Amino acid sequence: MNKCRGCGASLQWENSQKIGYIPKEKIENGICERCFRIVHYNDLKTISLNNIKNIIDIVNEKGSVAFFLVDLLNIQKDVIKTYHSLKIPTFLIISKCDIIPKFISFSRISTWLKEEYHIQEEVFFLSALRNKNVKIILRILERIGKKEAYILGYTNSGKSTLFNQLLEMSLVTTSIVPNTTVDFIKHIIGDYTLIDTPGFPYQDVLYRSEDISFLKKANTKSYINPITYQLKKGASLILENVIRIENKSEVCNLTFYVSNQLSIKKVYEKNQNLKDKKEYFYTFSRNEDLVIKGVGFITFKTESKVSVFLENEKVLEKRKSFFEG
Ligand SMILES: Nc1nc2c(ncn2[C@@H]2O[C@H](COP(=O)(O)OP(=O)(O)OP(=O)(O)O)[C@@H](O)[C@H]2O)c(=O)[nH]1
Ligand SMILES: [Mg+2]
Repeated sequence: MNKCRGCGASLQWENSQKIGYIPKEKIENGICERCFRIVHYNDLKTISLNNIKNIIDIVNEKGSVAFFLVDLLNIQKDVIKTYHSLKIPTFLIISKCDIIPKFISFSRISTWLKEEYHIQEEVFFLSALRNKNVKIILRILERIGKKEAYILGYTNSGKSTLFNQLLEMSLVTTSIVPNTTVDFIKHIIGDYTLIDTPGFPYQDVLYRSEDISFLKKANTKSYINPITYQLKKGASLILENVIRIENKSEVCNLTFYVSNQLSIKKVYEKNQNLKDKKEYFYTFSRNEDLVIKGVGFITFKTESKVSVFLENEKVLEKRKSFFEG
């Protein structure tokens, strides 16, 4: 059975509701209906995958080298744990480096990854969208004398976009919805064989994966302009109407590192929006982050006590910021 060149699904014409569907007369096109619709009509639908947990096992068993992509906004414990679960030599790549604010040096990020997430190995940076440093993958393979590698990462980390850039054509389907790639796809690039893989699914994120409008806003295509706020006691910030952060200390200075397309509103006590959600108390030292999984993080610039109102606390994680404490 042929595979879809866009997403790797086995092509089939029996069931239009299942992955890999293509009308029988179009089978020669080699691209499934879902990919065709994403590419030509930007028709984005979220699908869920259940074979994902095998990826690590397959790669550990069959692979000799892997590259693991993650962008700055999605660095968090679960992601790094997955990276550490790879038993073959794996290179950590910070993808989408075009979104990193210019004043944050890559070396500062590397040092912080070493201290906060125990990444001992050298870390590499690239932007597939802006075609920056994408050939690093081939240079590393040349340096270590390997010919084949898996490209891994959580969904939306930019794996397939990297393939299109290395292939110098738009062959593979890319999109802002999770699970665009559904199976392994092998590509020959010069002397090397690189394998695109389905992204690992996030367990807990702030958005619902069907919320296309949220995904569009959160997946920024441009550089993040961090926004700093000063909150007096009792004042709150509301992000996209899903999370509210209320200051309980005298004063709180905090900087948002999230896509600038997401809305952040400052409100005061008489606005009760989101106060019906669960309330979680957090205390921050200077230069600690609150990670909001799926969207980015907030750096607290002052010692602060805050209440966070949201649906599910699992989307939150506290850590040391990459600014020196
Ligand atoms: N700003 C920025 N966006 C990027 C970059 N690379 C990819 N993207 C965007 O990120 C989104 C996801 O990209 P994909 O290449 O489909 O990600 P993936 O890792 O293959 O995702 P799955 O197939 O779901 O695992 C798309 O909207 C891309 O345009 C990059 O270097 N910079
Ligand atoms: Mg993909």
